[in-house]
This record gives sequence, structure tokens and C-alpha cells, in this order.
Amino acid sequence: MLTEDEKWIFDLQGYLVLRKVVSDNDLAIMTERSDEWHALSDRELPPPLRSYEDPEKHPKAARAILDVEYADHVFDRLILNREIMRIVLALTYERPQHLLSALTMNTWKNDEIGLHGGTEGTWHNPANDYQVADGKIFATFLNAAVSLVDVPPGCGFVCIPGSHKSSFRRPDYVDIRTGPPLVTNVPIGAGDAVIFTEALCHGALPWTPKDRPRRTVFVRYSTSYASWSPGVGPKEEYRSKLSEGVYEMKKQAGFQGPKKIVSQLLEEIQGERKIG
Ligand SMILES: O=C(O)CCC(=O)C(=O)O
Repeated sequence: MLTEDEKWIFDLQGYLVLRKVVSDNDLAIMTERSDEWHALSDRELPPPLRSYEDPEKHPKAARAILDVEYADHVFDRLILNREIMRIVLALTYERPQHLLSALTMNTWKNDEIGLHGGTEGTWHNPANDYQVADGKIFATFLNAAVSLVDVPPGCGFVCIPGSHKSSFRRPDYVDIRTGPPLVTNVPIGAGDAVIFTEALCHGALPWTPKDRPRRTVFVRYSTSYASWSPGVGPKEEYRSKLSEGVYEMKKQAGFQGPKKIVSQLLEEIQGERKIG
């Protein structure tokens, strides 16, 4: 499902850039929803939406609104986006679980996001693992950062390419502003996605445009049997708000056989590829 070039790039860098994974129509709906919900306080959000950190208590933190897939089908659809799935299915050996989607807004007033992740001290962590064997890549915790806006150079996602394989402690003087060749900024366009292993050391430069915010949907997946956090899964009381496929994608499952939705996706993606 990954091309040989994509395998080479992902293994070398720890991330891939996917161009135009979201249609203009879905982009417009997501942007409208983002502006609508980010204008509300946490108390006013339609349940089960909530912020990762309450903006009243953490006014400088970029606000991430969680569980948006329960409130608009456009975010449910994004979880099973075929281009993202093509990569996630391959990297999890076809045993994925959707963990969390976060509709995030960064303005010029928000704090930067320091470097975090990386394998320093967490090598052999099964919940955030990275391995290569038999010509295949295996990663147990993935993040697809789908941008709803054009991100200019010097803003947004940064990472240390290759750090997902590092075995040594990062020196304290290396930070988000260190720049190339160590720290790479990945500016992308509206509708593009950066998909990365959370084992990659990454962060974000401050958003500088004052006339518009950065809007991103971070869609996180793990393997369905070695999950990053306990107790994640679909919210049963809101089950009717999800498509059947997303409901199943959110469930924990063993490694013995693929989920029904995974078999369907594989058939569709491989079928599309053959026809294409
Ligand atoms: O804002 C960004 O691009 C970085 C986000 C991040 O660090 C994360 O989702 O783990």
C-alpha cells in the first residue's frame, strides 16, 4: 500500500507529506465548524465536544477541541480518509484503532509547542514503537496532521527528521528554532497532511500571521491491541452519531484478524489502485 518511494522517505524521515487529501468542499465545512466552535466557551460546546485544556485556565495554549467526529460527519469521514488510511493500514500491519481527533486553532497569541516525542528514553515502548523488518515498516502510534489553511514557511510543524530511530539523548540546545540541518519546518497547503510516527521528535513554531489563525485537524491512530492510552474507545452514549466504520475503527481489537472496516477499506483501496 505504500509505494517503494514512500517507504524510503518514511523510514528515513519519520514522516510523509500527503498532498490534497481533503476536498475543497470538506475543507470549507471543517473551516466553518472550526470557526463556529472555537468562538464558543467550553461550557457552550455541543456535547461531547471538549477542549484538551480549558482555554479559560490556559489562555496561551493552542486550543484543541476533541471528539469533533461526533458533532459533524465531515470529521467522521476524515477518520476513514482513503489516502490517510492507505498509510495507516500499512504502517500498523492492518490493525489500527482511531484514538482521538483534535480540531486545533493556533493564533499569533498562542505559545509555541516545544520539541517532544522522539525515542530518547522510550525505545522499546510498545505503545509508541517503530520497527522495520521484511521490507515493511511498523509503527504503533501515528498522527495525521491535516491542515485547513496554507501554512507559510517559518510557521507550524517542525521535527528532527530521523529522530524516530535515535538512541541518544537530544542536547538541550536543540529546540524548535534550531533550524536546518537538524530541525526541519514542514510548511504545507490547505488540504495537505503530514503523517508522522509519534516516535519522531516534533513540535511547532509560533503562528505569526495576525490576520488569520492556523487551523489543523490532528487525527491520531494506534495499533488496536497496543494502545497509547487506556480506556479509549467509542463513546457508547453517542454511538448513533458515528458511522458504523468509525465506530469499529475506534474499538480495541486483537491482532489475530483485521476489523471488518479494515477488510472493506483494503478491498476498496487496492481496487482503486488496480483501476487507477
Ligand atoms: O502543532 C503542531 O504541528 C504540533 C502538534 C503536536 O506536537 C502533536 O500533535 O503532537
